[in-house]
Order: sequence, then structure tokens, then C-alpha cells
Amino acid sequence: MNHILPEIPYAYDALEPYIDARTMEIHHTKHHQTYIDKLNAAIKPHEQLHEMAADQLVRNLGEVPTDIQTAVRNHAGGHTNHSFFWPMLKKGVAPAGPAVDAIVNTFGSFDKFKADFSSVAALLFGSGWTWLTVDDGNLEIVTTANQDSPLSLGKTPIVGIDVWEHAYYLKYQNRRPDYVEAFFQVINWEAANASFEAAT
Ligand code: MN3
Repeated sequence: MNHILPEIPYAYDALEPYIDARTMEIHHTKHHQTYIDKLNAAIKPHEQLHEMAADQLVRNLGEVPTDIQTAVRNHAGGHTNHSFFWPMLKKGVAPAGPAVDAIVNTFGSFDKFKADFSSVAALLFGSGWTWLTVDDGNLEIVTTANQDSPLSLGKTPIVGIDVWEHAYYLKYQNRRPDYVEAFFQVINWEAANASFEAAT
């Protein structure tokens, strides 16, 4: 079974001006595709892994043969993280619903959550992701390095921001905090609510 690139459920320019069309196109067709190509190459000789979805692979890295564990961690991680990311972006969805109610309960207010999350995302050193996850019903802000998935930690992502430079450099260059601020304008809270309800 070959992993294939999922379609993005909107046009590349749908998130303008917050995330530009050129970045979206390169990010999807080049970066995400490369994770998939390298994942397919890594698992090719290992038939027992061929029926496992990327999220299953990163949940069960201990079952992956040691010679390809790093490749699967990086590339199944990259595949599942980006597959989560695209539908979690949408312009014009107000923060409301069960996930947002839980955010207010956990962090005190939506603005406090936004400030905490933005600070963690801005300060993350190097390449990685900042997530709002749920684990045993508890919301947490966590970071992962490189393409590590929160699923490998037993945590379910509700919201996640890709802070690799490839996600923002064309438009924002070194201004990662501006990209994080823009990201908050395109969080699809409908998707976040669905992820939260499925996990709790
Ligand atoms: Mn990326």
C-alpha cells in the first residue's frame, strides 16, 4: 500500500492574506509530498507495515523495525502532521464550541490561551510544531521537535501550528510571531471542535 498526498479541501489562495498561496502550494505539493515519498520508500521492504496508516505508525513506533524507525518517525510523522494541519485551517471561523469552552476552563480565558500558545510557538527553537492536545480529557500546550507527532506521546492534537520556516518564510521571513498571529485568523474551530469531541 502506498501512502498518497491528500487533497487540501480549499484553494491555495483561500487563506490569503494570512497564509499566502505560493507558500501553501509549495508546502503541500513539495514538502508534504516528500514526506510521503520517503515514507513509502522506507516501508517498501517491510510488508507488515503496508496496511498501517501514518497515524498508526507513529502511535506504534516500537513495532517498527529499528533500521527504519527514524525514517518512519520523521516521514510518517510529517505525513500525519500535515494531513491534520490542512483541514484545521479555514478563514473566518469564530472561536466557539466545546473545544473553546474547554480552553476557557483550562486557561482562564481565550486570550490567555492565545498568549500562552503564541509564546510557546514563537520561542520553539529550530523546526517543529506547537500543539493544543487533549490527554485523558486535559488540554495542554505541547511542542514537538522536527516532525514528531503528539500521537507518539499518547496525546490527541486539537490545534497545531507548523513552525518550520517552510511554513512561513516566503511571506514572513524571520518574523515568526507575525505568522503565529496570522495563524490565529485561520484556525478552523469547527475542525478543532470535532477533534476535541472525538477525543473526549
Ligand atoms: Mn510543514
